[in-house]
Amino acid sequence: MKVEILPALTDNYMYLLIDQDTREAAIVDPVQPQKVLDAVKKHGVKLTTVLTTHHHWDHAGGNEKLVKMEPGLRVYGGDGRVGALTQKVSHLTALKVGSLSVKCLSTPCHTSGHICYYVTKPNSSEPPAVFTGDTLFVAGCGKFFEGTPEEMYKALIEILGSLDPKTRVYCGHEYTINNLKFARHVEPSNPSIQEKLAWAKAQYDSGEPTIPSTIAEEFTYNPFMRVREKSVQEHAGESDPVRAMGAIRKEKDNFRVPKD
Ligand SMILES: N[C@@H](CCC(=O)N[C@@H](CS)C(=O)NCC(=O)O)C(=O)O
Ligand SMILES: [Zn+2]
Repeated sequence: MKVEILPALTDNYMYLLIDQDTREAAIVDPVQPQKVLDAVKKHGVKLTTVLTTHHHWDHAGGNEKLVKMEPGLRVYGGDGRVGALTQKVSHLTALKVGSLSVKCLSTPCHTSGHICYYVTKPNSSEPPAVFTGDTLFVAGCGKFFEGTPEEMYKALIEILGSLDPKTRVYCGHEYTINNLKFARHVEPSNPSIQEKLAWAKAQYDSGEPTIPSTIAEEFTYNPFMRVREKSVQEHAGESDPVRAMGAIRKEKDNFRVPKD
């Protein structure tokens, strides 16, 4: 499989997922349809599928326009509020993009109908990919607009955390530097955070994305994936991981990001 990263709006990402065997493609969160069609043309692939992570306009707001420009697309999502939806999915719904297998993972919390899409290539050693929208970001997670700390714990630790550790993580926004500055505030002596922050600043300076990470890496620096660690629980003043999740999310909602 090939994943082309398509930056959109100010800090969103769309992703063109290509099955190289069949030249069939899917687009994740096509908020800027013309940009999508330009990439489809450049790669000479057949776009058949839209994978929508959640209904917010900066993710689903291009669906209606894209299906007008490209009739016949299958539009997947987990929420009736997703524009131009043709197939409503739920937890563990399976679908195909060419020869690629896609498994839908229900991860409510940022929104109640949020879906992550886990992609594998059968009978191959290629690492899987997961499109996490605004559930899991590199070194962070989405705000809890329609959910609870229990739900985010389940999403990050039990569902995404049990995927193949080599899985590439493709998230909905470029928030990595700000997230790592908060991570550093939570765990000032975690060297993985310092290293990733230095790398992320270098990427930013050369105009490159910080996407993808991996599930294994997230467990080393993402405070929301580390709520079972003593260091995070001590910072949160909570010895229960779900309560620690709630406490650090509340703290990040009010965090003033330092300049460096
Ligand atoms: N622009 C701000 C945040 C804007 C915002 O609230 N974004 C939503 C997703 S559209 C969110 O869940 N952010 C996660 C967070 O702020 O930790 C940033 O750079 O962090
Ligand atoms: Zn968003």
